[in-house]
Amino acid sequence: MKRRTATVLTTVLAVAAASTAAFFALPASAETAAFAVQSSWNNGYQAQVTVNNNTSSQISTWKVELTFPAGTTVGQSWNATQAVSGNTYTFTPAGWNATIAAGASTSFGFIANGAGRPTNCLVNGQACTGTTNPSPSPSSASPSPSTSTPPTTGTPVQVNGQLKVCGTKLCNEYGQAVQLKGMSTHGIQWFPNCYTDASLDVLAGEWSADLFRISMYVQEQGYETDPAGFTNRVNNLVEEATERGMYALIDFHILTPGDPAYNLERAKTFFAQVSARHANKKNVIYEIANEPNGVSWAQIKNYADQVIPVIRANDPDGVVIVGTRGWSSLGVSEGSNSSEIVSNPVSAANVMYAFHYYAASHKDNYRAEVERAAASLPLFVTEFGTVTYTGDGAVDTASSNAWFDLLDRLKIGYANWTYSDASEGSAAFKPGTCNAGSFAGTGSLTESGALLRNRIRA
Ligand code: IDC
Repeated sequence: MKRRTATVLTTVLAVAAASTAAFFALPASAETAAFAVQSSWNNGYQAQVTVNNNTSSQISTWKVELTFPAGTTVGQSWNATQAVSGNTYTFTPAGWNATIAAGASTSFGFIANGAGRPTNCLVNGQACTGTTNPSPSPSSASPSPSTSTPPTTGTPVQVNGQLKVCGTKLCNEYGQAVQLKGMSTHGIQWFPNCYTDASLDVLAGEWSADLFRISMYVQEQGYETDPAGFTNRVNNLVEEATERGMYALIDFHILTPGDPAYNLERAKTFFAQVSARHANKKNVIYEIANEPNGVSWAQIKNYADQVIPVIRANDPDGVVIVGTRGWSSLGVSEGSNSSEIVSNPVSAANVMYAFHYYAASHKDNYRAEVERAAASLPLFVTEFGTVTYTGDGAVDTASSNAWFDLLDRLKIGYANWTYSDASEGSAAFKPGTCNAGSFAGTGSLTESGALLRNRIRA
């Protein structure tokens, strides 16, 4: 098949510069590479390149060469090894992603300093142009146009499929923004009898929850005491969520100490195992650090930049949520704000940032920061309470409703602390419910549980 001429390439690149994404389409009989800008800022952008093997046999390695206009350089890259000569950057496999099966693809990402888009692209020495239609863009700059429509009935996972970050929103497989609503476990080391077939049937069936967050504490008699046992428990709970068509949010619940680096090796081991186990599922979301505290954003980012590639090596399309400074307050609880993240985002695509609040403690100034941050960052409220940050006290209905209204308006998903019968105001069930197995209906609910059940079912 005849390749397109340089003139066509120039045209494609001109379009690329004007829009947020571009394709280098290739003949069906070759390797192809697609370049897409995922987010951009004043004088730089983050891009992803997808290498497709459109041949009918496996390829054992790949090489992508991108030439940039003067003034634009490549900073960090991930999922690839980078070399530079003049204005041309050569990307080769990171090690684990060299082989691409027939019809399969892999991708890598980088940060460009400067606004210039590539002016030339080669994949395995051949021009990245071609005559076939490109596959859908990996761009997250906007929801990708849907070629099919979602089913109108079914479980949350049947309706929405594989999720993907699209700009500042979370989108379903069809490119539509979705807001997932659900509940978080308490520490699974303490409340095993709250997560049974019966309780999860109620959560999925009666409550119509989209999401089940599995909080695996690392300290406090958690993962560190029995890594294999806790990994197994998390895996089983993911399977239970999957059977019921809910999204499963795997929470690596670090809290004290607040520096995620303390648990870096544990995180790598744990996430390597769970991402390998669940790689082929569409419903798994990874939350890599519950609540960093007492550490800078740079330290959190450094942790994320080491853990995310471990997940991506097994599950390249899984959404990852990164905790933020000051107990996942976007920095606010430690006197900072989201600007530190906007100017120095983690080095990976398909990532969201966690925000946590407790309605009786965190009010207007926190809501204002969430509203501001949501304009530039994909946010997910992976944990919140209707009470104070101690997890106890009375429900603050007014503040809770102000939060729900904001999150609904911004389409930010959430998981409530907790789907348990702990003796504290944040628990959804009265003490004794889990032992009795009386999850159905409203008779066992606390005030917080009743509020959440209504919100989630709506
Ligand atoms: C709380 C539990 C409480 C437990 C304590 C210590 O509700 O029973 O004794 O942890 O482990 C968070 C944390 C979450 C806290 C929760 C309420 O992510 O682990 O749970 N909270 O204090 N951040 C803000 C509040």
